[in-house]
Amino acid sequence: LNSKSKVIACFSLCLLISSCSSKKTLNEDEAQESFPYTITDNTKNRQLSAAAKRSFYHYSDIHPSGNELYTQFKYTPLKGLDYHGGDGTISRRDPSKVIFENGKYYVWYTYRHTPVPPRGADQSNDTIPSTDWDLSEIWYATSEDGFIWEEQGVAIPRPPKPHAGWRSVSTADILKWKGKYYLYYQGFLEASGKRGDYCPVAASYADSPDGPWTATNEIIVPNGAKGSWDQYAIHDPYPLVHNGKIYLYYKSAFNRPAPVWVGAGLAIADNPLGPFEKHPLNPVTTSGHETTLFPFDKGVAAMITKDGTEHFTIQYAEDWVNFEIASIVELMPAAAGPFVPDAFTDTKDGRGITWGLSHFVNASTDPKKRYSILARFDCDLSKDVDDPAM
Ligand code: AAL
Repeated sequence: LNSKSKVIACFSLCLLISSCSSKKTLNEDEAQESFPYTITDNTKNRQLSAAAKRSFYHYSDIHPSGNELYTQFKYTPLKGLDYHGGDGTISRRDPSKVIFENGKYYVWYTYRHTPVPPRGADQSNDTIPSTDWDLSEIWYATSEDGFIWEEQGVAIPRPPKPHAGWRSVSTADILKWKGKYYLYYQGFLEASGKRGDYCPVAASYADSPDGPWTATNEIIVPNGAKGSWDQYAIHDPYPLVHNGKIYLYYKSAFNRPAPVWVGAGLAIADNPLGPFEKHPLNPVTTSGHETTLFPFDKGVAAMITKDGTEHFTIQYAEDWVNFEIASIVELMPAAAGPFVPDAFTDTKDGRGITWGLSHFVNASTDPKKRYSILARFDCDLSKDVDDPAM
């Protein structure tokens, strides 16, 4: 048993005995009937406010200590990455999930090194970036312990015009499939912010995580048709393997450039380079920002970060499509790229995660100083993860 399990084991056992349905969502009558504490006749017969009613439906799910998908997060600075004195000319952000290969951890991320920090779309040109992820490349770093990282350099440079990504490549994530490696990333064809944060997803593949990477120079996950929820942007591609297929989750922003309404979509393929078929129920989540998911039990869990009505929750979908709120958390990692040992094993018994990398965006009110750093987060969303460093 890990330490959290020990602390809560007794409580969990009681909870298990008193309620064998920790994931069940109750209807109003069932909730009233099964609420195990003091519903006296008086309370039972009185009218309830909307909030009070709601509190019964998920009473066994949202109490932190009885829930494996509840955690707190701890953050640690990384060693080994240089930020040029924090002048905003170097930025690292949007880390991929972390994988363990060749005896070390690997991570890919958006790397911007420009003569000046971002200046907004109006002032951007061939060398001045519009946003923190404009005029960027995908770089990678390796580590033996997850704390000290050695930057290895560029993995995916910007391709020549007119290929997707000529303006910027950013926000990559990794897939290992049948002995080969695939990086999926945002391929910008215009400076972000010109009309919105518009881009499709491109991909490259390699025989080794150290590359060399071959760009397909094709759009792998295209934007949706005009009028569809994901017509403008496919962001944050995040592949996992499930049922012998590639399950690629992504974020889109429904009504950019107006107030942003975000959600995650799912696109499924038999082959890493597609074709990817978008799920008919998309969007499968209606909140969150970047995508962070991991196999858990039979299903998949998702960290739902800063945007939307269900932000700062961890959600669970046993069928990998229909997500329910499992827990409410705080101080969540932004753009988290967790170490997911079973991301590609097609597991039916997902183990969860205990750490990863995330980013922090410089909160300076001076946009000219805008840049981001990578940091490590630790958490306990696991069922005894097989982590080589522990
Ligand atoms: C991030 C991600 C995507 C967006 C931008 C860079 O947090 O959601 O990558 O395009 O912001």
